[in-house]
Amino acid sequence: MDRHAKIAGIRPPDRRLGEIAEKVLNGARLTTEDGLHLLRTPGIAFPGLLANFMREKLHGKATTFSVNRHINFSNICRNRCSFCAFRRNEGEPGSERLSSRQIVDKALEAGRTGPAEIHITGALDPLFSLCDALAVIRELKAAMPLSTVKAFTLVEIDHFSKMSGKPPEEVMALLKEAGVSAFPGGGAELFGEDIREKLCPEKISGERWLELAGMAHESGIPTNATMLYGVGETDEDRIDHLARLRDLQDRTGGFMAFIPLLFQKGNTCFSGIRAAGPCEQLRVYSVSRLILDNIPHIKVHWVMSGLKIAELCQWFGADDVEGTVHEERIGHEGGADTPMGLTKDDVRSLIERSGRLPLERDGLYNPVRTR
Ligand code: V47
Repeated sequence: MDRHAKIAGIRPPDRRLGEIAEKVLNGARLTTEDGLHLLRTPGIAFPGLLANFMREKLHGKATTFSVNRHINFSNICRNRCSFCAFRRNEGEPGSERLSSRQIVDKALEAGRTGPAEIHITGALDPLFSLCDALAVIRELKAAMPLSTVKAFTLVEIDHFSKMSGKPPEEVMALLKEAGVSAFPGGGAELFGEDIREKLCPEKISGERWLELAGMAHESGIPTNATMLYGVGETDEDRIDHLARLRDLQDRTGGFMAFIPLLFQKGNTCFSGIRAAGPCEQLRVYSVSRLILDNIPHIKVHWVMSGLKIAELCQWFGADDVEGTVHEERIGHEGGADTPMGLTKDDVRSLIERSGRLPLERDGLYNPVRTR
């Protein structure tokens, strides 16, 4: 073997990739320049092999999933993000704000004991207050004490804080006391200031999102993190986003999963944009796995990625597949052509078809044996 690391007997396509491979095989951290090089490598096989090495070192052959229910409590939003096809103005056709009874009824559609994980996000709705949020969570926990509730993005937490006049730490503590176990990863979008200005000028800044994530972690509430991609960002924007997450995770350890979200351009002002193709998607999963060496799970949100990529990316870094979902609005308003939901058997077979071992989990990544 020459100076370049060989992986599975395969010679790296270039010297730089050889050095990157040596780092990955030795468990050393990749630099942001390494990440950029990987994103710009024309082939996907070698970065994929490295990502799979790391994925199997962490999780073996298993891919986790949950029986879950996505619920959007409102689409009436004071922000007007250019990528969002989901938002409405108050009173506009299609605008909807659910009552707490409707939210509980939706969660119960998954069965008498509810889903293992209830995922709730909505919008910055001026008429959905912190009190409403707390009432909903208490009702859900009373009806489904065994379900893990992952509710409200950090952007929504900031909104509740501003509306109630309470500091975010207090909002988080109240939600935790009511029964929230984790915060979903939405609202992260892309942290870079220039791209964020184009995508969501009214939204909290990337730095504020990270600050709130840090507060959540310090309060003992784990969170996820997402990245919206395929929306006109540069490779530098992607790597900058990953690096900022990795830095925070070094300090707090509170991120459970990272979820790349492929942009769905329907009903947005980005209709002319070139969609990220399958190779680019697999490259994003691989590089995310390799750069985020301190975030345990890379999740594929099959609603956005499509079912084929959800199957493939389990060999390109992903070890967790979004669950049964039941009803999805955000991607579908943007034209996603995936099903609204999958059965538990569908999700299991998506994992098995990939050659992986399905393992059911709850909303905090604890194994679920029988329910
Ligand atoms: O922040 C909005 C994205 C996010 C579009 O934490 C879009 O487990 C693609 O956060 N095309 C909200 N993406 C959804 C979210 C989420 C989803 C699944 C699992 C988890 C988790 C979190 O959806 C937003 C935004 O980045 N989004 N519009 C669109 N047209």
